[in-house]
Amino acid sequence: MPRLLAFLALTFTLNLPAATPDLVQHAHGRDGISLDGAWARIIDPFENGYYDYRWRPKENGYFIARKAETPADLVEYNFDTARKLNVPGDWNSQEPELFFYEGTVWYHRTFTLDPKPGHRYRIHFGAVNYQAVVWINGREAGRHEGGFTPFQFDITDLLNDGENFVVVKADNRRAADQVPTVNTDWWNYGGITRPVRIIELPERHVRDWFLQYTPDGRIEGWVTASARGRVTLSIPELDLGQTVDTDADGRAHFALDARPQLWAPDSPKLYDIELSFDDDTVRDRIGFRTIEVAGTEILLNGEPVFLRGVSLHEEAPGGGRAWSESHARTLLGWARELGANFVRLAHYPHNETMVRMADEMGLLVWSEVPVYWTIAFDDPAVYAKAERQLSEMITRDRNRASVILWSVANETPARPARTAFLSRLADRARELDSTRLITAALDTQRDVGGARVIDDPLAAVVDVIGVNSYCAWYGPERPADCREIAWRSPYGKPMVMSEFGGGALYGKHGPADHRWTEEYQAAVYAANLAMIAEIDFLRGLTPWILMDFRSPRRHLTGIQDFWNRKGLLSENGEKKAAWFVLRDWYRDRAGAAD
Ligand code: GCB
Repeated sequence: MPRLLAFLALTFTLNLPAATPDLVQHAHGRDGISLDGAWARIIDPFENGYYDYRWRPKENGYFIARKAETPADLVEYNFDTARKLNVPGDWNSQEPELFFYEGTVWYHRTFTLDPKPGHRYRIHFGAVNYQAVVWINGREAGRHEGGFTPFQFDITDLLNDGENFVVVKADNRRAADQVPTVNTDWWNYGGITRPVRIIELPERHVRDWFLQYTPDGRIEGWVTASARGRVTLSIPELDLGQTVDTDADGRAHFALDARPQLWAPDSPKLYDIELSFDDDTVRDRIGFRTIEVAGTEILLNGEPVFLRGVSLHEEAPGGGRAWSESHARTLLGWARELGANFVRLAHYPHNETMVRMADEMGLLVWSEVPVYWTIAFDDPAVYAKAERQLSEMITRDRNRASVILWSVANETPARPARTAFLSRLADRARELDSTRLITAALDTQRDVGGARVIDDPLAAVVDVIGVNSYCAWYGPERPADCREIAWRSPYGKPMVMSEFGGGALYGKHGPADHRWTEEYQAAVYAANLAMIAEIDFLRGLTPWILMDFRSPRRHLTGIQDFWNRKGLLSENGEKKAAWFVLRDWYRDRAGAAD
């Protein structure tokens, strides 16, 4: 039996942040029904299902899923006879004619549900890229913008007894005022790319929680419930528990003295936790660890750690968005095989399964929002979109021990508007989660008297400086030149070399100074590794990238064919020569400060 203590803790380092997204935590750990499977789809590039010929929104758009009742009726669409798409799954890799498609696709499916009195029902989407409008039984449930984060709508009042239908309008058109903006180096996979679920909650339920281990040896956190009442936390394996009273807004804090076995890459210990509030009981598995910076060191559980990492996109072997447990196991398994203890999940929040799998497998995680390159930093509406995605990412993943770094941006131009935007975003990240480190990948360096100096006002804002630098690939240098470059930083902070690398077509061999050969890529790796080994404030690296990935910017016929070839693995998981260079380097590093 857990020891149940009811007391008011006096000091809290974890404050409950204001205005968090409307998300019930751990949707996949709740009662409910899955809506994964085949959905009917209508491709609608002109948005005929939404607008009339005067471009006014239709009252009876495709969301009412009308059916012709007599042969005389004119209805120019029919979900019953439409082709199907698998959900979850991007549309681009499911039908050849959708490969390059950017626009609206309507999704439709039916489901059976008998709502129980005194319960709430929420529809949960892991992600829809990029805009989603959701209707239940012809009535709008809500809309969401942002392609990589979860959202939920309360649909209790829209449900029928028995037969129901849901329609989703998914639109992945790019626009200058989006996050990311029109220009990216990855495929704009559209559609319902992650699982969909209807969750069932008792009227009085637990909504959200945040539990962390603090450097002074306590498990601290907070819980929110739907109302005033009493919440009990228990961690049976530690024989620990606490009962707290929530306030009128349903909020309460926890603080327990605890000596758990700490989570670390070589001992990824997770504990079952349970939270109950009246008739609602929810369970999660949480690891406890600390992460801090001390000077130029990164401390995991109080000890210096060196981050042997690799960057990856959320792309499945062979192409297409990754979403499943088996995708996560394959991708993270390769990272492990490489000798990594760290992954950079670039350039947007990956699916929840990836992060939970990283918890299980013992991989530290850098998680990022798609504030990429030149988004519209001067536009307050764009800031709001970025902040929303950041909040949704942190809300979903803040109980994952694997996540140590929230990244607010990648390769953004060092202009005042951008620095103000990203400083504000970093402040918000700290307000939402004061326990993790903030980073950003910077490409702003300058050469001063033979040294390469990190020079960016954002470096003063972050806790860990990410540096992207493509010595011997994009720059004028040859591999031998990289070894001569000495890095300097005026900031006195840890640095992670968040990108370096070069492209090679798997199986293409030739002289080491010929582009696209495995030999050239291996030489780029050897030279960059020699260079970065000399950086005394370097605390990790995430070379670009684990596996070749789809990119609309890569046109070289016979070599690229719409693949970015900087993978250590081909898109089918075949190992290139550079893989072994990095694997051997990691073998040598393992054990050194880790
Ligand atoms: C970068 C970007 C990354 C690209 C990569 C490349 O600097 O951060 O998104 O894919 O370079 O391959 O050029």
